Amino acid sequence: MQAISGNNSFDLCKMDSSENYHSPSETEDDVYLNTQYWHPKPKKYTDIFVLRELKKVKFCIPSLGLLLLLGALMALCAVGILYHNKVVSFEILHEQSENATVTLMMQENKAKDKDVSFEILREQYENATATLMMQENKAKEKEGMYEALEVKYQELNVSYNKKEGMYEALEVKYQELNVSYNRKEGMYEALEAKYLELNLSCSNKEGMYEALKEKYQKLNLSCSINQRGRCVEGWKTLGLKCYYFSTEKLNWIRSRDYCVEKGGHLVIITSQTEQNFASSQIRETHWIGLNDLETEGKWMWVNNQPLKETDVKFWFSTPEGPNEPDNWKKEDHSGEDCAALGHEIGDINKWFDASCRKQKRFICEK
Ligand SMILES: [Ca+2]
Ligand SMILES: [Ca+2]
Repeated sequence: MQAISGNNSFDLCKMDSSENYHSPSETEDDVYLNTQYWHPKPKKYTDIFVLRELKKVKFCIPSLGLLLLLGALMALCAVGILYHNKVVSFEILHEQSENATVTLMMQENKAKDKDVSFEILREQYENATATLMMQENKAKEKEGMYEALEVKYQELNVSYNKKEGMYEALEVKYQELNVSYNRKEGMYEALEAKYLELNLSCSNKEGMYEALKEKYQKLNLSCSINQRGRCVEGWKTLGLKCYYFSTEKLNWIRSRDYCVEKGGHLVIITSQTEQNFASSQIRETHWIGLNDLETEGKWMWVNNQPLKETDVKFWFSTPEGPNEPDNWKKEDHSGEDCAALGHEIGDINKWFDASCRKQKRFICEK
């Protein structure tokens, strides 16, 4: 091997040796074959040869260094170019990365915007759903009300038809009544005419009655004179009647009962003569048989005859008032419902209404 490597270095420097140089087309075997036939040359010749080889080596070393330097430079250039390409690629990649990041951020922002839009849409959808449900509930309520109203309408319609029937029946009755009324109106007019005739006749009769009454009183007076002494003791006579003037004082009710017990009643004054007679016999107020106990203002005699019927009355009155009966309530809150001839401090010729609870003398008649 050493021989071969020695031969190699030898061969490399044999480029300018025309003597031992073998062409590049020669193989190792050829070289080996050549070396098999190699025989050391004489020493002199060898030194020269070494010197020559040394010269060649001196020449080869710088060449090799230069070649190595060139190779290194080329390698550096290649590395520089590669580095430059890498840097450029890196910048492009960096730029692309930045662009991608920007795009990604834009996409992200868009996605966020879309999320916000989605949330707004979802909220709007929920609101719309709630509104729709409310509307639906309201529609259901309205539907219920409508059905109830429809039922009421049907009922009213039935009621209206019934009422219409009743109205028609009433209208028929009204027509009948109208006819009856017209007939009755004719009868009423005929009766009114008859009433006027009777009223006229009655007025005539009344005149006759007054004349007869006057004649009767005259005859009564005459009779009373003739029958003097007819009444029992303690009673005074006027015409055919007897009168008792009490000395004791009672309230109106007890006075009335007292007279009944004596077989008479409280005096009923129906003429001026009777009034004059009664007032002429007394010096103070006396109960008479007149009262409005049952109905205020409706004066009745004790025989249940209304005062209006006799139409003979002698109530106290003055032009400036107050007039009797006045139903005065200052002494008795129930008012004044019994009549007396004369007043405690007033005219004994006139009638006054007084509280029935008062104690007074009284006049009986029988
Ligand atoms: Ca009264
Ligand atoms: Ca009075």
